[in-house]
Amino acid sequence: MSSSVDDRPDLLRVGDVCLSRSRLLALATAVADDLRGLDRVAVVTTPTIETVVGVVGALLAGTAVVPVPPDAGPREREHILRDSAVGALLAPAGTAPQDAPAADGLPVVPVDLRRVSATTHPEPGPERTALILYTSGTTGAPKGALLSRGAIATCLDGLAEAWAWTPDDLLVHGLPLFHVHGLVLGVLGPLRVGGRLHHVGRPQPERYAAAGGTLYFGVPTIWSRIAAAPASARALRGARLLVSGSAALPTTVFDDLTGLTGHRVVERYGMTETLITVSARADGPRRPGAAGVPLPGVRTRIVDEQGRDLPTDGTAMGELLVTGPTLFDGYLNRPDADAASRTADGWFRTGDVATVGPDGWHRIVGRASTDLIKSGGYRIGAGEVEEALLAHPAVREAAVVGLPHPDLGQQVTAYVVGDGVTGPELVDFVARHLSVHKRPREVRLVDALPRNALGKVQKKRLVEG
Ligand code: MLC
Ligand code: AMP
Repeated sequence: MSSSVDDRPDLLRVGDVCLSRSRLLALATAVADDLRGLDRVAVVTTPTIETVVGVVGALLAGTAVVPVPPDAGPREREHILRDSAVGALLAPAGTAPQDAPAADGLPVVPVDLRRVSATTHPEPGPERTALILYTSGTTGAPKGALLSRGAIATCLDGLAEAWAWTPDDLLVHGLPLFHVHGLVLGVLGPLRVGGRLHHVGRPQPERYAAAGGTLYFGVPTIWSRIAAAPASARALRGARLLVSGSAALPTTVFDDLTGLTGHRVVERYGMTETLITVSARADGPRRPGAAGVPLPGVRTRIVDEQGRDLPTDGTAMGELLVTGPTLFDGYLNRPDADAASRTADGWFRTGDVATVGPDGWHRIVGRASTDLIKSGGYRIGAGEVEEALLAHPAVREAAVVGLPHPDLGQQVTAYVVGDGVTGPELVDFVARHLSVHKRPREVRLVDALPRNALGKVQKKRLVEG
């Protein structure tokens, strides 16, 4: 990278705060000095420059980062902090204890934008854990997925190649910083490539429009809102690449965006546990309703319920299995879940149902389980929301499903048997105990849940109405 590129004062912009690369390095090194020797640290991931400095500081020190959603309620936060056994919490300097709600008695390491250091920290090996990302399963509390530095670097290099992502790019997005999309692709991506980043805080269409980026990231809900705001959409005509991921992009949104922006959106597919595995390419075709071809080093298969390979003829549908250098190293403290997530020969079971064409193009057609919901691009486990509802004294039974929703893809919907409690009370109850995005958008109070002869709730009947 040329020094003129290095010196750009706005290499990194989060909200209204800008940093150059050298300033980021100096600030992050001061954080790394404080963290040296610490195995894991939690970061409350508000969309601020302090979060980025804190994460980069931990990576320099070789300390694994455990992102905590900024709106996580006590139930979710306590689980993440206890399960990950972090040794400290990174918080912006000057945060009063009562304003660092995730501290919970942990030592707080300040991220101070006035403190710099020039210490040289030895580069940790590629096998070291960089991030522990908490992600929902079908039941129980979220599991911590261990992501190595090597997996992240390989994924980002593959994406840079596929999307022709260079130091000349200005990436714009407003994604949350506690998941793969916003944090790995959206923050570590531009830092690895050497390109600029502008995080706009909230992903509102007018903010995307005003940012003048070359490369834009969004989940389908964001793209659908942009397509519904034609003036903002037209402002993206000057961009180089629009990229969608984290859930299926509806073909209507793809077509509307093509008309308004002149761009055929690049779709890509991934998971917390595998990072990004399949994508359309900058120099190749983009197909509505299809996620693309495997990224460098990634291999995929589709299998039937007995685990037998299915033909890649574009019509046979089966569970997608993936393997390759971008896979995670397992779930923290969960050997049972680890074993269940892989085949005997080491392929990761995505739980997604897909077709693969003779040309290698993948279509993700749905999920094998109704208990994993994708709403606004967030993965939400039905079991975790049900447990939160059942913790309410007036709730006797609860079943949570994802119903089709025009804006969110799926809407978290709870069927509840309760005693004198209202739907809005229960929505607020869940929003207070878990992250706000896990709250049901609708609660249907019913006299009984449909059950089969063995007493198991028949969720398919709830989904089909
Ligand atoms: C409403 N609100 C409440 C509330 N009702 N708050 C508390 N209690 C209640 N009962 C408030 C919220 O606080 C918030 O306020 C506002 O309502 C909006 O809430 P929301 O649910 O966040 O907004 P929504 O419009 O639904 O969000 C849409 C969205 C969001 C697209 C912006 O879903 C989003 O950011 N999605 C990205 C998910 C993502 O990054 N996934 C990647 C996973 S990685 P306020 O004031 O804050 O607005 C992955 C791998 C891969 O999947 O392939 O990428
Ligand atoms: P998460 O663990 O939050 O990373 O969510 C991963 C899940 O998001 C996958 O298992 C898919 O169900 C879904 N997903 C991600 N990208 C796409 C895509 N392009 N099309 C369809 N589903 C997607």
